[in-house]
Amino acid sequence: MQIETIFHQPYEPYLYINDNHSYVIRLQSKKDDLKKVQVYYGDPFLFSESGWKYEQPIEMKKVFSTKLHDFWECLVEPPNKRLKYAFKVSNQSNNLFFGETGFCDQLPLFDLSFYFTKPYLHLSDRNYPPKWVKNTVWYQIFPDRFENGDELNDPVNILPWGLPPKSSSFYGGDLQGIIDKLDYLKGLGITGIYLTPIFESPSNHKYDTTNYFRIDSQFGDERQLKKLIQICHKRGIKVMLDAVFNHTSQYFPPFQDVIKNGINSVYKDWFHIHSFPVVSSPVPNYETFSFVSAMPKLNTENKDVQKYLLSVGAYWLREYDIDGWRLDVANEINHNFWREFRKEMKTIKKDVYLLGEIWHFALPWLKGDQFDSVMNYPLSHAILSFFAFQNCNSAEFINNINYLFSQYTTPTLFSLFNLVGSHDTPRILTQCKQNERLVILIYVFLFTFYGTPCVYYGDEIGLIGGGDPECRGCMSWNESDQNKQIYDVVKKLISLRKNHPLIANDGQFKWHSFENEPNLIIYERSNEKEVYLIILNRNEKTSSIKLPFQLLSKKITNIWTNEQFSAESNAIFVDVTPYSYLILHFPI
Ligand code: ARE
Ligand code: CA
Repeated sequence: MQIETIFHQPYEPYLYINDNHSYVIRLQSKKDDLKKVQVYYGDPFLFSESGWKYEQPIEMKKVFSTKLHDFWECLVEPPNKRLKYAFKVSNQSNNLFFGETGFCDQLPLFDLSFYFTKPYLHLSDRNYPPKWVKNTVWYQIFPDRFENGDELNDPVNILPWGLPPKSSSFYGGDLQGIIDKLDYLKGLGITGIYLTPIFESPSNHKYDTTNYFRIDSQFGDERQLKKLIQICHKRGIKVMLDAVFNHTSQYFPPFQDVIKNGINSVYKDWFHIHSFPVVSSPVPNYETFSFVSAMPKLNTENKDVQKYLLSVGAYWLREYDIDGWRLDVANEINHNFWREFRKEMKTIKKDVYLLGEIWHFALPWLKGDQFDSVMNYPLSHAILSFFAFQNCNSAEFINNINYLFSQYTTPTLFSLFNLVGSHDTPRILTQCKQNERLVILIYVFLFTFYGTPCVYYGDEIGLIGGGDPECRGCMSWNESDQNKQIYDVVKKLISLRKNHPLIANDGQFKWHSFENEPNLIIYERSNEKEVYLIILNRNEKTSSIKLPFQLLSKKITNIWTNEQFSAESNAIFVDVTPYSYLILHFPI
């Protein structure tokens, strides 16, 4: 037994609150090293003459594995919400107990300092995203490029709609355009809109804010935003705005004041200025987003800055009833600011959604005191690598997804913002080298996985484009230019996800591996009564697969085509043709 590889801590993701009475406990061990793991647990204060009175031990289940590790889980109900526990880990020949202070042969029954401790279960300590989030399907809009609904507000020198975008191009898209296209969005079936920034700013992307309290006149005005939100709410669509708090525009008045008044400016501590006077070239003497001198970094540890940004967050929430904030460059802002931000926002609107833009694993922000969710770029990397770039086989893909599982608690996975492209990445069809069948497989995976999927505007109709700025082309409203195949699949998946909650967040997720099938993935979404079996083939070869269930005389429905058949034997084979996908449903 390689005890140095056995790992647990009484914190997320190794221990997390399940409900008012129970925790999920997770243990990590070297792959294939342990045969059995049990949890010995009890109330920390319950003793008899023979020592600590613990409960009947619980056997843990191996729930998933990565290349290197096995992960074991079980549910534990502490008798009085208080918990001390240790693990009994076994291989063929050895049994050991594992607790906070290490390993031992016998459970100590008088000195309990050996055990892991979870002093008391407080439900309010868990990350509890708003209920509506886990059923939401998002649609991301880059407003300048979606639809021009009002030519009177167009900036000067806009380009004709549809010409390839450059970093400095403007096209005249606006809020009225989004209002005009709500029927289209409703028809697609999405239930949440995420708008990249709409506040006053000189650029087309508006990540360099000059006034946080004004809608940029290029996009319309406050009345139009109100109208957009009201109509969306009537139609069951949530609206999330983008807040850029890490940095401002160089033209943000407080920064201009520092340029003008130097060390005497009342705003001198609002930024990270290294010396005076402020210069932006050849190298800025202040901190910036990345190395962009036009985006000075705000000092979010400064109390006045905090107060100011909290008032921005509160204003749009209170006055406009927005449903969420997507928080730009969230990982470069101090945790304590986000803690304040969360408290303030949730006080104003209890079920507001807070989404951090973080590209890496982000559990420290998802413990219930900061964000409800983050943009799940690690998922998108795994998906692209398997389906689009095909530089990993199915075993490696499974490993990558299981690694993602290991980084988060399961309930956290339900609200992660899952995307396969954004205004910062090449478009999905371009990533797939224009193979629309791969794009379709990717969407089938995204919509039958945990989390909340997001469609980046235009991806559903097959827009193409490389990295920023090419991925920000104008939406194409001319039906003859739209890819009908992708659109129909996305629309159908959105409706399947609504009508079959087990394929969304309600079903358990389980892989079925097939040796020698590096191009296929097969997984189930299920509960105790029914199974959805999903089979995806990323390749040009047809494979014949024996379904991994005893199915004799069971009714099987292909929920994509609605075809039904009864299994006449226990061994059912299906042909998985090139680039095909199957979603089969049957009772257990
Ligand atoms: C502009 C030009 C670009 C040029 C760049 C550099 O358009 O062509 O390369 O300047 O000079 C906004 C605009 C961009 C603009 C940028 C700077 O939308 O068009 O680029 O401002 O003016 C990292 C951050 C992440 C960030 C991405 C872009 O961690 O927060 O980089 N994303 C947000 C927004 C962006 C926005 C900004 C931040 C700034 O979503 O749209 O840009 O407000 C890895 C790393 C990630 C890294 C990611 C992408 O995977 O792990 O940390 O994200 O790559 O680089
Ligand atoms: Ca316009």
